[in-house]
Amino acid sequence: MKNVILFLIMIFSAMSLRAEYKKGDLLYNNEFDSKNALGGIAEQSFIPDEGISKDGAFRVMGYNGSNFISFKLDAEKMKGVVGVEAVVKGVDIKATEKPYHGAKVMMEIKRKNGRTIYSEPRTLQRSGSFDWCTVTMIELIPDDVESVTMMIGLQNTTGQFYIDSLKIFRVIEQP
Ligand SMILES: [Ca+2]
Repeated sequence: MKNVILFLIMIFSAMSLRAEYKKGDLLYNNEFDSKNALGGIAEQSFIPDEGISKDGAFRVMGYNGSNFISFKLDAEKMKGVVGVEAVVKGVDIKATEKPYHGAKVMMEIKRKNGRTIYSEPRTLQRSGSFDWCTVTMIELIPDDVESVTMMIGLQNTTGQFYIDSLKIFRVIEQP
């Protein structure tokens, strides 16, 4: 656990100017360990015995179009700076023409002023095959947030993309 926190502090430090951050309260935690993990959404994506600890994972199959598992988070609860940690795996994801297509763990933040922010982990590999790995991002959820939607899947490509767990933490700036 200590190593994970140190690792996160390093990542967050690198990503963010000079400030250091640490994990605060856990705001969202999903281990994708049953077909009902998203309350009935994407039940057919559940694969038992998958994931790092074989507790189950959700799988998205690419069909050249866009195929996402998408679900809303509690926007009120997310307000402020949050850190997202996703454990993912890719299998035979075809390289795409556009650099921003391919595997996605995306947070879509809609604001009351009509604007939309898309946040994605910088270290997520978009294509190819890669073993279970943790990708992280931090994002400021503005006060005028209207909705926060997680979109996990494949855009304009083929292959398989798995998610084993998704955690969202409050992020606290170190004085
Ligand atoms: Ca899991």
